[in-house]
Parts: sequence; structure tokens; C-alpha cells
Amino acid sequence: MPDQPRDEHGHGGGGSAPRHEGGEPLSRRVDSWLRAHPPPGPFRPDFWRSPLRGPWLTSVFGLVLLFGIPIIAITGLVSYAAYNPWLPRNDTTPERGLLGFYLFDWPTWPAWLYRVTQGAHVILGLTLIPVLLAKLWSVIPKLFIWPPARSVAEAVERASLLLLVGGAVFEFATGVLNIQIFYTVFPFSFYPAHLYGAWAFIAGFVVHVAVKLPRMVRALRSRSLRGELRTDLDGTRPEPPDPDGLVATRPAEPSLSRRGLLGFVGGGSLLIFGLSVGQTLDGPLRRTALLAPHGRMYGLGPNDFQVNKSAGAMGVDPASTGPGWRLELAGGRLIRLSRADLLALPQYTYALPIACVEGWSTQQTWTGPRLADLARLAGTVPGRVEVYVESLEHGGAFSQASLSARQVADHRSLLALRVNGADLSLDHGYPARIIVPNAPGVHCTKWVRRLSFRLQGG
Ligand SMILES: Nc1nc2c(c(=O)[nH]1)N[C@H]1C(S)=C(S)[C@@H](COP(=O)(O)O)O[C@H]1N2
Ligand SMILES: [Mo]
Repeated sequence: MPDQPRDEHGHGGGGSAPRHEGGEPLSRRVDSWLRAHPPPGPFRPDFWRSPLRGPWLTSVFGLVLLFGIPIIAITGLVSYAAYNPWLPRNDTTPERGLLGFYLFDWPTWPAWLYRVTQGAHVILGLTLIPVLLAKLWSVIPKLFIWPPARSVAEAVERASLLLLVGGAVFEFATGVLNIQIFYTVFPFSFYPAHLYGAWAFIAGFVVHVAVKLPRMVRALRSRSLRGELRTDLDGTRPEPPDPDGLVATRPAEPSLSRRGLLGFVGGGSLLIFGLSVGQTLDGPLRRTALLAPHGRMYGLGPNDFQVNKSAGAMGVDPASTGPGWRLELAGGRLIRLSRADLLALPQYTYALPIACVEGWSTQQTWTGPRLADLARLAGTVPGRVEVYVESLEHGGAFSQASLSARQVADHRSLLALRVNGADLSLDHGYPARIIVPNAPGVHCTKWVRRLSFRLQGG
């Protein structure tokens, strides 16, 4: 097989042996022997026959992901910061090591921020699934390049692709399973797995973008999107042969135009978006969220909004929430308050969202005493104290949470007793639940039993 000149990226020309600078004749002979004897099936270059694969198509999907993935990554890392993981029992990934370098004291303002960031994380993640799959499909011949690597540098580059592809598939799969509450199927805990996977994916993504960006720009310039969208099946031709080997060496007749494929992928994304974005909206559009977990239908009652975990499912004994219930406040002193005592305190009403890590959110109008007032009652000074919140629920992952000094001190942070003008329902946390502006839903503990105030960082 004759050697062909390398292109400027150091790749051999279309499907034949590259020249190895300084390569000894033996290794070169081994290389050409290997190339001449690929294993059967997908390792043969003419196995892949779609006439649509090519650098332009791959780059179109790549461009969408280039803008989408960073938004998903940043909002995901933000979500971990929103847990204030340095507070007792809040850390979902205690072994994070250096990966928490960017954490900061999560603000209470604006109240809707986590609703927007986490909604964007989940909805955009779902929406990009068809694009991710299309991108992987478009480069699949490269998975079977033979020989697998021709140099150490190439082996390193391909290993980074393993991080990239493996990381992407892992992150999307665990994310989808988690929002569908299938996390019980994992042999590992979702949070650390999703966080470590994210960093592996981000590392692979950054390297990949740095390596491929010039080629992507060039490929995008090689055809016009408008032109492709005007080209029907009859006019559909393969892209010219490319040094990366994406274009089929022996293309089949097209059975789908490029615009048909783009429409199929884009339409799939739009459909997923349209059927899931409603779970972040209040009002009539919420009913459009056919893909939302936990149902989407609202009745007309004050407590008729989404429930994450019901009292029954969490094993909360209704008897423990009855007239005998007392709230324990611990801090400078220990006091116990009945629900009537709490209702006799100054009551405040704020419209604040519940924003679940699973992406759904809803704003409701909550009423109850301020956490800051309860901190004072416990003999502590709001602004200086954090609080550790415990639920009547036993043992569940969200049966306790810590709130920061800043969260305790915010005037809108409530121990809610009522919602939308009515008593809380048992499923929404009766007799009392936490509501903190801009806190993730997991920190809005239901069926509160005890609040322990302690000096910040103490
Ligand atoms: N005790 C307790 N509180 C809890 C939970 C829980 O499982 N147990 N789930 C949390 C989660 S993940 C969310 S999103 C909100 C949902 O509140 P809702 O069910 O009233 O809508 O409650 C939070 N409070
Ligand atoms: Mo949640």
C-alpha cells in the first residue's frame, strides 16, 4: 500500500498508511500489515456506508453541544454548591476532595435562581439527548479504526475520547435515571457518581474542543446550512473524502436527506423539550409536561401541587403529627412549642418556589414564623447561627438538612405552617416544614421535629 502525504493535522490521507516521521522500517511494516488485515465487520472501512456521515454533519451536532454542554456542566456544578456541602450532613459527596474547590456560600437571593439553574440543567440535558446520540452515530466509524492507535500520541488522544464518550453517556444516563426516581437501581450513590462523572466528562470535553475546534470551524464553512435545508433526497450527495475517515469510502444510495436527518434530530429535541419544560412553569402550561416525574396534574385545592415523597412513602406516622406534636428548639436553651404556640408567633407570608434537584419546580404562597424569630426564641442571634433541621421521618436521605447562617437570617426563610391560605397537608409536611428562598428542594425539610441552632462554623 503506497504511503500518502500527511495532511496538516498529522493524519494519513483517506484510508491508507500514514508516514511515520523517524519510524523504523519494521514498525512501519507492522503498521501496514495491520492496516491491510483489519478484523472483519465494522473494522473494515467499507463497512460504514451512510452517505450522510461527514465532518460537516458531525460539526453541526458538535456546535449545538459546544453551546449546550457548558450550560449543563455549569448549572450542574452550581447545584452541588447550592447544597452548602460543608454544613453538617449536607454533603452528598463527602469524598469529593479537590473537586469542591469552587464552592461558595449559596445565596438566598434571587429566590428563583435555583429554580432556573436546576430547571435549565435537567431540561437542557433531556433536550440534548437526541443531539448527543446523533453526534455519536456520526462518528461511530472512528470507534473501529484499525489499528486502534498508531502512535503514543494517538493512543493518548483516543483515551481522552474514552473519557469524553464514556463520561457523556454515563452523565446523561445517570441523570435521566435519577429524575425518574430509578436511582434505587444504581449500585452506587447518585450524587458522587454524577459529580465524578461530570469532572471526567468535562476534562474530556475541554481536550476534545481544544483539539477539534479549528477542524469544526473549517467543516462548518465547507457547506451552507441554508443550502442543506433546501436540498432534497435526490440532491443529497456524500461530503468529499475527509482525512478523519468520517465519510464513507463506499457510500450507499441515500435513503434520507441531510435536512431529513437534521429535522429528525431537531424535531426529537423539540419534542422532548416541549413535553418537559412545563414542569418548571406554573399555570396552564404545566399540563404540557407529559414527561414530568411525579405527575403534572394540579387540582384546585391549596395543597394540590407536586409532592416529592408522600408521608406514607416516607413512613411518617400520622399519630406523631397530631395534637401531641411539639417542635423542639435547641440553641442557648431548649424549648418545646406546640403548633398553637407557633401560630401565636408573628406570621409572615411569602410566595416562594420549591425547586427540586429533579428539575421540576413550583411557586406557592407559604405562611409561618420566621426562622430568625425561632433562632431568637432559642436564645441565639440570627446572622451568627446555622441550623440543623431534623424531621419526624426516620432515616430517609432527606430527613435532615443544615441551613447556613445566611439562610437562617433571611427574612423570607420560614417554618411554614400553612400554604395558599390553608393548613399544610400531611404530604406537604404538616405540621411544619422549612421554606428558604433559593434553597434546593431537598433542604425544605418536611414534618420538622427539631431545630438545633449553633454558632456558624462551630
Ligand atoms: N422529611 C423530608 N422532607 C423532604 C423530603 C423528604 O423526602 N423527606 N423531600 C424533599 C425534596 S427532595 C423536595 S423537592 C421537597 C418537595 O416538597 P413537596 O413534596 O412538598 O412538594 O421536599 C423536601 N423535603
Ligand atoms: Mo427534590
